[in-house]
Amino acid sequence: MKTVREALPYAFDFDPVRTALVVIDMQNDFCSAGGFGEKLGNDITPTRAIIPVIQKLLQVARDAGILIVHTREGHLPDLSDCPPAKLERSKRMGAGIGDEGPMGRILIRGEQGHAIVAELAPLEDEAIIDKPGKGAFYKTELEHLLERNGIESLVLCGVTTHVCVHTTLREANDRGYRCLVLEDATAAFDQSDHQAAIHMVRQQGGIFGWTSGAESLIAVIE
Ligand code: TIU
Repeated sequence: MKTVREALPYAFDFDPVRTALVVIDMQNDFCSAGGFGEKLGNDITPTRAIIPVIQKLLQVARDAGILIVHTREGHLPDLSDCPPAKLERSKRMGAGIGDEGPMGRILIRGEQGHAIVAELAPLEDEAIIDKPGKGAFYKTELEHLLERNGIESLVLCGVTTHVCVHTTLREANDRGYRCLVLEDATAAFDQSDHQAAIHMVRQQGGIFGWTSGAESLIAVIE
């Protein structure tokens, strides 16, 4: 067992063999110029800023043999897996899912915008979960993958803290996983959304789990 002593609201104990690092939606659509996030009117500086932190986490997790799972939000080219309500809202914001953009069709599987940023490219043997929703469990094989690997704890990083990270956190929490959210390896376009989301994880004695800085975790697994 390892312990992240600085975690909040109290120390986080985890067994690296039973822990997965889940890297959520670090895609061009959320982290690169011309992507979905920017087209929705957001500043992508915060989502780009965490790329080097996640690079370091990936390197350390790979060296330690920790299971790594990457996720991508996106839809089939015919949009058959995109709820009409989601499509309608994106169109209202001027960034319609499936519309042509500078990096291909917005949020469509196989397009450049949908790809994970080059700096965080998954290795060939690493799992990639393609999800149509904000949560990584909904209509995906994630639960199966985690069960098959005997996973009990999840370390969550990626974007955006209050949307896809939180939805995944909440889904994981209800399934009994112990979750650590890394404060400086998650980001939202607005700092206030990020801070509120981080606060919500650890309020009420850790209602959804734990938070810590990435270095506190790295120090115990390196
Ligand atoms: N990955 C993810 O968080 N999807 C979003 O749409 N996030 C926004 O903040 N819009």
